[in-house]
Amino acid sequence: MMTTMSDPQAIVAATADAQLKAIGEKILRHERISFEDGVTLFEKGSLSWLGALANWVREQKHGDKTYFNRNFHIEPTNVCVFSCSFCSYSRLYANREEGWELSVEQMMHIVKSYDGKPVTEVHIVGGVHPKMNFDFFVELLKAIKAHRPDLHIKAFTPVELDYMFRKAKLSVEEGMKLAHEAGLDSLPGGGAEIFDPEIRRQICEDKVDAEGWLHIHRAAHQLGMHSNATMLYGHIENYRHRIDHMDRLRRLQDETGGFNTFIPLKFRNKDNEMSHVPESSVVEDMRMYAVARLYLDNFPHIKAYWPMLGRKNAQLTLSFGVNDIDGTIDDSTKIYSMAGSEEQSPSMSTAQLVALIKQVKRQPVERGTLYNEIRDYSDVSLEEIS
Ligand code: V47
Ligand code: SF4
Repeated sequence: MMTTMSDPQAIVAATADAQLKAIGEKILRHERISFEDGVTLFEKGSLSWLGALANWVREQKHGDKTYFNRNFHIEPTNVCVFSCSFCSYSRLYANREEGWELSVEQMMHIVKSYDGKPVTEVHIVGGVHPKMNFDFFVELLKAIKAHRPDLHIKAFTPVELDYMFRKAKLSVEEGMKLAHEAGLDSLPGGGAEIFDPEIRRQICEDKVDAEGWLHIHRAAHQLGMHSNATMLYGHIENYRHRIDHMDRLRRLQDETGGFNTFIPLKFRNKDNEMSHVPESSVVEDMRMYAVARLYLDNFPHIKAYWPMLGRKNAQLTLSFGVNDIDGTIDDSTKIYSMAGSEEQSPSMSTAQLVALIKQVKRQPVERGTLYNEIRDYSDVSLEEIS
């Protein structure tokens, strides 16, 4: 049973604003909305109007299906040569006593600890350590594949890849090909932040820029790999910056079709150089998810990453355009708890995830990284879930 009003015209008509009505009509006709339309949605759309429309789009694409994934994270190091001002996680190379760095052997120990467990993906992202070079990561990829060939490896942001390719004197295309051959299956969405150069200069001046980020994802897509995209929102950017960011992604997606999912990441302000910047409200978060669903017409999925947003708010996004709720099952990621997320130990069992989705009358479906459906949990009782 779908939860939207059956008459989409009634959703659009629920605003008195002529501009919004015209945008809503376009969306109902499956017509693409413009850059200015996107800005207008942010500036004028009420939470209820945006939410109802985004929910209609979500249900057109996926019905009530809400995907989750069984995965685990490995963070090779929190030492980082960069100094993004929103980051609560990295420790500069000079302060080594506060950092960790894992060897290939230690990371394989983590991989092996999941032997016999029904995980389908490993997500590997960390800081940019000057000594962890391309060959080190090729060795890691090969070791994981040799041990467990069916485990999908989603790893490394363009920030890490750009650095390791440059140090190895490889072009992006050469580097991506070698990494893919060594076992890299897809790319996660991190490192995108906000593409606008002026905002980037203020929050993450020294790492790969928008063109570099998009170049690396394009190269992955050209090899037939898929990837995700993120946007760090709710800090010093404005609505035009957010639309500009999504517009660049929409254009690359038109070109390659390689993106699976878009993940808005709410800025968290604990223990970083931007702690004076207040965090966005829950209303603003839900508006962000809804506008993302409406603007990114060529992205199949919108994901709420619950370790960052908190599980209750992630549950709420399922009524605002989101159809994927990730699914880390283990306390293996530190980046969000260190930045102030209420999720201090981000582990959720499959039964808890399924219950969270069912509570809002959606249909829980376990997926693989590429959205192949593994199991529909609609008729599975919580007691039966392992
Ligand atoms: O790029 C860092 C973000 C990202 C903060 O593709 C912060 O499935 C908020 O991209 N407040 C890395 N965000 C994580 C990431 C990701 C996570 C889960 C799934 C996937 C996927 C991708 O974390 C960074 C940055 O934007 N981040 N610090 C902070 N204080
Ligand atoms: Fe390094 Fe990533 Fe933190 Fe930036 S966000 S300082 S690149 S770990």
